[in-house]
Amino acid sequence: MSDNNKLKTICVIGLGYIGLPTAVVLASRGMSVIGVDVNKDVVAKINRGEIHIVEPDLDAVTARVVQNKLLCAATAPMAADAFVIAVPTPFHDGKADLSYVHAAAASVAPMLKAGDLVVLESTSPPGTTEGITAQLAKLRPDLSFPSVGNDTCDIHVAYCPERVLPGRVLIELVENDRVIGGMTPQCSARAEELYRIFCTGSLLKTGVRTAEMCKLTENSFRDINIAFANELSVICDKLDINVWELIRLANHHPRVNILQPGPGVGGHCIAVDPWFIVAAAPTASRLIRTAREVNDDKPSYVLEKIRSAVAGARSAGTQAKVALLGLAFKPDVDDFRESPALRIAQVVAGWNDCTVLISEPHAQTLPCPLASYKHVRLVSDASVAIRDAHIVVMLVNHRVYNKIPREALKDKAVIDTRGVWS
Ligand code: SAJ
Repeated sequence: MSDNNKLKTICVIGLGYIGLPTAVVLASRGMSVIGVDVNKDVVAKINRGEIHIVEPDLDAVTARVVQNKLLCAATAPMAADAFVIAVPTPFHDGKADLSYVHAAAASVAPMLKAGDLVVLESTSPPGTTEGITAQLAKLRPDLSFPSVGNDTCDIHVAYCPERVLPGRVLIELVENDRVIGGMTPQCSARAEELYRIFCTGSLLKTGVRTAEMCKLTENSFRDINIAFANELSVICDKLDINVWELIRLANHHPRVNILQPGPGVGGHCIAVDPWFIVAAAPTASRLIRTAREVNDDKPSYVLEKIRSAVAGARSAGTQAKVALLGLAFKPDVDDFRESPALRIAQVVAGWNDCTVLISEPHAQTLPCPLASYKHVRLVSDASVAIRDAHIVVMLVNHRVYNKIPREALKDKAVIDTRGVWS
C-alpha cells in the first residue's frame, strides 16, 4: 500500500458512549481525529478537554488528546480519509428509527473523495449498510460505490459493530475481537486497516448482513440467558429455593453458564436490540420475543413484592419508609436509559401510603418525574436511607453498596433483587 493511501484523518460522527471513546482511542494512537456531534454543548465540552459521560479513565485520555491537538470536536463533518458513524438507532413503535444514521450519511456525502472509507457502527437491522450505500451513491453520482460482485469502487463501505461493555470501554475497545462486514471483500480489507490502528483482538471479516445480524444475535443471546435466570428466580421464590445458590451450583457444570437474575433488563442495547430481530422476522423469532417479555415483566414482579411489604407495614400500624438502592440500569454506571430500577422507583413514588428514600451514587439530583414528589427524597448516604427505612430494596448492586454491613439490615424487610445479601 502506498503511503498516500494510508488512513491519517478520521472523522467520527456521534460523540456518545461509543463514538467518543472510539475517537479518543484513535487520537491516542496518533491519528488526527475530528469528532462530530449535533449537540453544541457536547462539542464545546470536548474541545475544553472534558467529557459528558462517565467512563473510567476516559476523562484523562480525552484531556491529553485534545491538548495534543489530535482530537477536535465540531458540529459538522470535515474532509477525512475515513468516516465512522456511531449515532443512535432508537426503536419506536415496532421499528428501528434510522433517521440519525441517514442524517449522518447525508452530512458525510459532500466530504467524500475517491479512496475514502465509510464505516457504520450503530446497531442496525440487516440491510441498513446497503441502504446508506445506496443513499451515498445517489448523493454523489460523481463517485462509484460498492455493490455485491463489484469490488472496484471509489468509496469503501463496511459495517463494524462495537461490542464494548460500559464501564470497561477503553479496555474492550482495544482488546475485543471485532466483526467487520464489508460491502465487498475490498471494503472489509480497507476497514480492517482502520481497526488495526487500535485493536489488538482478532478482526473477523464477513459479509455486511452477517455483521449486522451478529451484533443483534450477541445481545439477544444475553437477553435470553438473563430471561432464563429471571424466570428461574420467580420459580425459586415459589419453591422456596435460593436462586443465587442454585445458579452458582449449576454453573459448576462445565457446559452451563447461567447469568444473574435482577429487577429486569435495562440499557439501550440488551433491552432493545432483540426487538430489531423480532421486527425483521416476526413469526420466526418466538423465543427472542418471549425472552424480551419475560425480562420486561420482571419489574412488575418486584413491585408486587414491595407492594406487599408496604401493605404488611400498614396492617402493623406503620406508614412504611421504603429505601430504594440504585436507579441506574446496571452497577457502577451513570446511565438511566431503560433502567428497570428507575421504572420501579417511578411506580413506588406514585403510591401515597409510603415515604421513599432513594440512594443513587451517580445522581446529584433526582431525575424527573421523581423530583416532583414531596414524599420522595434522594439520600446521598445509603446507610442513612437504610437506617431510616422499614423496607430496603436492593435494585442496583453498585460497588459502594458492598460496604453496607449486614447488621444494618437487622429488623428491616429486605427485597434483594440482585442477590447481594442472599
Ligand atoms: N443483567 C442482568 N443479569 C446479568 C447481566 C446483566 O440482569 O447477569 C442486566 C443488567 O443489570 C442491565 C442489562 O442486563 O440492566 C444489560 O447489561 P449488560 O451488562 O448485560 O449489557 P450492556 O447493555 O451494558 O452491554 C451489552 C453488551 N453485550 C453483551 O454482553 C452481549 C456489550 O458487549 C455490548 O457492546 C452492548 O450491550 C451494546 O452496546 O450493544
